[in-house]
Amino acid sequence: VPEAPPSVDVAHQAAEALARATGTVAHDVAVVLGSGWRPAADLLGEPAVEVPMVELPGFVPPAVAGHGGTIRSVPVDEQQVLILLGRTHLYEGHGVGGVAHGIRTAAAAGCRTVVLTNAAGGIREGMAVGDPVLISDHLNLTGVSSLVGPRFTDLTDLYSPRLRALARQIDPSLSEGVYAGLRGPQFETPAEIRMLRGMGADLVGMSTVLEAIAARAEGVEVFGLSLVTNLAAGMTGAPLDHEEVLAAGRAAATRMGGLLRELISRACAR
Ligand code: 6GU
Repeated sequence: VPEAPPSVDVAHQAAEALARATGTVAHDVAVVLGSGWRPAADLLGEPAVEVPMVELPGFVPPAVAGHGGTIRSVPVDEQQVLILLGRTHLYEGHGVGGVAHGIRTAAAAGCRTVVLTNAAGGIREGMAVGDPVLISDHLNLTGVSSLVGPRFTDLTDLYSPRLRALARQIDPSLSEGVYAGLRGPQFETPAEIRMLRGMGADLVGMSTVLEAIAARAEGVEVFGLSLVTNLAAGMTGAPLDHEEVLAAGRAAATRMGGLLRELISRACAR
């Protein structure tokens, strides 16, 4: 039986419960961690408390191994950071409300910036497993929208040029790319990857785009960072494997954690 999608009201209840559980009423930045990103989270600092998402109103249990399902509250320099270890994907069947709930909760908890990380397939020639890529823009190919409230929201510069410039100042070797967000849960066929490349996609995955739209609707600044965990179908001849995705995350964790920490501590002036 499909559950009723969590509403913006429920996000406020979740933020209140989170404030009680963490003892912190106001948070500044939220970081959503994708598959395999958990090791990078530990480099942001030891959490005083870690709250299971299922204890908060509106959150649903995660479906996939490697998607943790807890929320940490960690100070990083002057910023109080909410780390969401785990996210709800559209393919889990809880609707766009389920996908957007973590973002709406973070906004209700005071966050004005959200960092969306993910594990992505590399589509552009020259990309390699383990490459971090700044998301410069997206193709929402899920067929649905996470907007509530006013329609026709502008998505120009959805992925903050200010934060992208800051990230490239920290690590000048970072490249940028367009992320295609699909519903999944199957990986794409080689023909679909050729189509996506022709449409201007550099990266492909099953998350991020609906969260970014929900964040924009809340007036929250968005930063997106993909970790290329595998090359997309048809590029290497090898079949795709979820374990490969997790292993690439573990291997890149130190670099990613350092970048996130530096970005968060320098992102405050706005
Ligand atoms: Cl190749 N496709 C999709 N849809 N998601 C992914 C991926 C590929 N690699 C990691 N996540």
